Amino acid sequence: MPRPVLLRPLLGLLALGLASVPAAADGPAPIVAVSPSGKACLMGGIRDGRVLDAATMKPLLQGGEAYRVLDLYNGPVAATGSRAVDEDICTDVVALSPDFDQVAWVAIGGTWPPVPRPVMSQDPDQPVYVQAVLDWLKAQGIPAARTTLSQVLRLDIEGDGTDEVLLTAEYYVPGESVLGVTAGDHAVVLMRRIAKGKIETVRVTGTAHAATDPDGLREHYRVSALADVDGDGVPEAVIHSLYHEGEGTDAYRLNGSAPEFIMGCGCGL
Ligand SMILES: [Ca+2]
Ligand SMILES: [Ca+2]
Repeated sequence: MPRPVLLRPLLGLLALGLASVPAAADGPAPIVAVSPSGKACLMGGIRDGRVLDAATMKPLLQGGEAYRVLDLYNGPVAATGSRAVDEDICTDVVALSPDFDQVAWVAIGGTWPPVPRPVMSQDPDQPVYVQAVLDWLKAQGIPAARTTLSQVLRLDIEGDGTDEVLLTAEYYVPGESVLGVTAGDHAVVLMRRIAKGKIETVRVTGTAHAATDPDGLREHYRVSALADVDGDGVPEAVIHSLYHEGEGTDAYRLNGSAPEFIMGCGCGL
């Protein structure tokens, strides 16, 4: 899989230097998502280890907040952010300097290490993982005959010595419309892990369609970062989603009994 490498953020890195990222002004650490459209939106904030939603965080932004910007392969790159404003169909838009476009990034305020664990990107064509997705779909009563994996990401989420694996999988019966799904169509991010001595597969996010629906939305997902969003030393999954006339980014904790949404933002109709 090609690795996204951007010149502009790297130039920004050179310009700003990474030796020491200044702490955000006293107050909660904001978290911002940068989407492929180039828009960045406020996901929320972290205060004393607790999550603040975007509505709570928004009035606390002064402008000039320091961020560490990264994706799965690049960064952290130092950046500075503006206050959040509403623009047209996009709410809570933050301007970052330097700006980031073309791929999905996450911008993390605060001063904690943003990537506490190494992440390995593996061959997405491995039959064991394709079968794992098909088995998971079957267990949901979804009659999928095929799937295509775009990401196989291995890391030890909570640091217990056993790796977990995130799988991004999708299949839609080919069609010309962005609307309309056929039974078996799906776009999901799943996690494989060992729990109580057994391998299990759980859904992080996404939709799998048990029935044909002419109005069903075709969504697309991509894990854009595995980074410590809330500062507890454990990485979360930051997942970008794209659908008809909209997109979003959500962060999920992965170390609980089930993946848990903690914050997100989006732009669309
Ligand atoms: Ca683990
Ligand atoms: Ca964390």
